[in-house]
Amino acid sequence: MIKLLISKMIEKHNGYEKFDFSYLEPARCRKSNNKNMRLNLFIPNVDKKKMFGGQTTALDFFMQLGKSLECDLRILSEREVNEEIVKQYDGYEMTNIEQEIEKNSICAFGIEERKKNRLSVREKDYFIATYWTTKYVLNNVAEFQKETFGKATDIIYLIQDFEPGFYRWSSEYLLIDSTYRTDNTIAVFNSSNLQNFFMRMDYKFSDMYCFEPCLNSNLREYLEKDVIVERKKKILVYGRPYVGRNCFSLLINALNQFIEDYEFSNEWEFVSAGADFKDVKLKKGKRLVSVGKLTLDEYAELLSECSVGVSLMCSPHPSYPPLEMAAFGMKTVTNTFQDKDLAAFSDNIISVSDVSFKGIGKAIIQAVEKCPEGFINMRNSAYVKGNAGYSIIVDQIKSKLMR
Ligand code: TRH
Repeated sequence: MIKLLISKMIEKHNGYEKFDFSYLEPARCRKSNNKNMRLNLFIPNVDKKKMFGGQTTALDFFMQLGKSLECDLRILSEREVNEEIVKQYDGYEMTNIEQEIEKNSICAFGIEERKKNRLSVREKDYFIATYWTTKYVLNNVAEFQKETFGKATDIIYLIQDFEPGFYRWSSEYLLIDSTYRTDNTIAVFNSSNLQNFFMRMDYKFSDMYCFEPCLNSNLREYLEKDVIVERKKKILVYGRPYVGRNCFSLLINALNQFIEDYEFSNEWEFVSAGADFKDVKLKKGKRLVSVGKLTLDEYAELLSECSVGVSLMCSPHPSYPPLEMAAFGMKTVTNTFQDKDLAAFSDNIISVSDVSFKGIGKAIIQAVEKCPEGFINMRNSAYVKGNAGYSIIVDQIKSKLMR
């Protein structure tokens, strides 16, 4: 059986065998004589309709840095690009990676394109990698620039999580780790929690910047309207069964623990947003109703009418949902992780260090019992008010690149 499995994963080449890592197919490059500066974003997906928190942040960061640099812009996507998707981007045109055009461009840069075509590279091309595979693929661009122009530009690596943690200890773990150990890399961390974690792991970068998460602008607009909605006895959970770091199994068992241990639990309803799955039957006839991934407006409405939130994250990054739940005034249960502790973010957060079924269940009881104290939204906090952290580092990176 194991023999069969391995033989399926191994590719036969002329006279040798190797494992299929085609998604890491390196970028092949060709020289461009264009002297203008260009900022490139390499991102797994460009379709805004399919973006979650991390990709939206990457795009926003790129747009702000690009605006500040006043240079040409190019977006490279690991997944499909088509005319419909490109319409989502004002002033951009779809091109091939070999082409040079006057306008800002969006190109597919997946496995097939990398095999078929060579990426046009300028002397003053700067790249932002946004996920470990994008960094891995771009690694040899700097070498090409050195050979062709005598000098390479630094790669900006937007690090939004400790990605080896998405896998077990394995080949992938080490391959991702290798992306944090290359020269000429400027690390930009999403949150100081994450940066501190990397520092404790002793990674070294040629330069480092960090910004704190801020509230998504659609959610901010909703919050600023100050819509008064009556809070219901509803517990909203961030439920993503297929994303390990959101700890779905722990979450479900903790809900059962709460139902078991809290004398008035029959008065409460349970709803899950974030991903589609079949409703889960809980203890005492209760159900966790899944509403799937909502639009941001629908999500804002739910955040306004639920009283308690539970959002778990096994990672040094805070993740967005617990911050959003707290910003909308919900009593929010989340876990600590090593030195991550979101208690200081808001009084609405109940930060649990005993991350067991019992520990989380107990915190949910505390949360429901705190509800009569009232619901305070954080509309005036720095997190809601905007992107100050962002703007500061954009200016700092600009002066570094212009030097
Ligand atoms: O992109 P994500 O998977 O988040 C990532 C990870 O947490 C990651 O490890 C970290 O690197 C990075 O963010 C910074 O998804 P995330 O952040 O969990 O997505 C939350 C966003 O999705 C949130 O800002 C609002 C939006 N959202 C919806 O649009 N609809 C919904 O129903 C829900 C629940 C959220």
